[in-house]
Amino acid sequence: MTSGVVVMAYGTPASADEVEAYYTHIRHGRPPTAEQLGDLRARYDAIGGLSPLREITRAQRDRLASALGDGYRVELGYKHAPPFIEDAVASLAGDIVGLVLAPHYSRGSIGEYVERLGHPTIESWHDLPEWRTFQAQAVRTALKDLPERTTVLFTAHSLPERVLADDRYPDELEASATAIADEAGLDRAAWALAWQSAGRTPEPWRGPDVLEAMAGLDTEAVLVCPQGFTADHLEVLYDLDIAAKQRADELGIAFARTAMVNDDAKVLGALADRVRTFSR
Ligand code: FEC
Repeated sequence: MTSGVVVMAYGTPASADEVEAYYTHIRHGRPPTAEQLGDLRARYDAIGGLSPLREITRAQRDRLASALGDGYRVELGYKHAPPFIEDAVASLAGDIVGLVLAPHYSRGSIGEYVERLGHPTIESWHDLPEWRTFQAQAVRTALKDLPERTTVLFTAHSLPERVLADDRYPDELEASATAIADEAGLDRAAWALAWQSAGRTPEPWRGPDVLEAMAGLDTEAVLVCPQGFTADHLEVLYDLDIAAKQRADELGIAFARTAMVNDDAKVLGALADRVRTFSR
């Protein structure tokens, strides 16, 4: 019998016309103001019009499907854009398991995917050795072109403090950053954790934000490793490659960012093995 796998990701607008509906969905049905919408459109324009996230998640899905082989049907389901998680579930029959293309669990992030899927889901996978090795190699590769005195900042999407009370997200982020730093051979003084992409809402979000963290460092360069994400998308291409790079220029320090996993065959192959074990 065929097992169904729903590969879940954040989602991105398929065209410029869909940006407003997408933003409204992220805001739980409250339409953004003209200013908020204009600001988001400007960020997409700055990275070339739209985000490459749609193509990348398709490529990630294809890698997983070919690694899983016969016996599995693998469908994409997005949190905030069609095809939604619920559409993917409706297209599958029989047993279904879920996988989110983000490595760390938070009730306010993966927990929402799990609840909407309504089927057993791998809650986090940052302990996957192939993922850790990919990140450590990405750090080492990027450091080759940077000065001796470089600080590595491991970042993930911020969440509101309210959501993080009694949540394992910060611990998982610290555990994986420690493991990557150890494998990359970094001194403890050469790296730190930071947060990024906090939402534009009035409540307090977990910090320090990467832009603030950079300003407080006594260093010649910053290398950001966005360990909380798997793909090149808006939060990486704008918040890091444009906004954080600009902050580094203002501070007079060098800046670089590690390569993303995207559809890396080794990492996606190892994730497929985890799906296979989980679905047994
Ligand atoms: O490339 C793209 O087009 C999409 C990039 C994208 C990713 C992503 C990942 C995460 N988010 C997480 C949490 C929140 C919370 C809010 C929120 C808001 C936005 C907005 C945009 C956006 N997010 Fe996102 N996120 C991406 C894009 N995110 C655009 C709306 C404008 C803004 O605030 O910048 C606040 C919602 C609210 O108003 O209540 C919370 C988390 C992740 C990482 C895990 C995952 O990938 O699911 C957590 C990619």
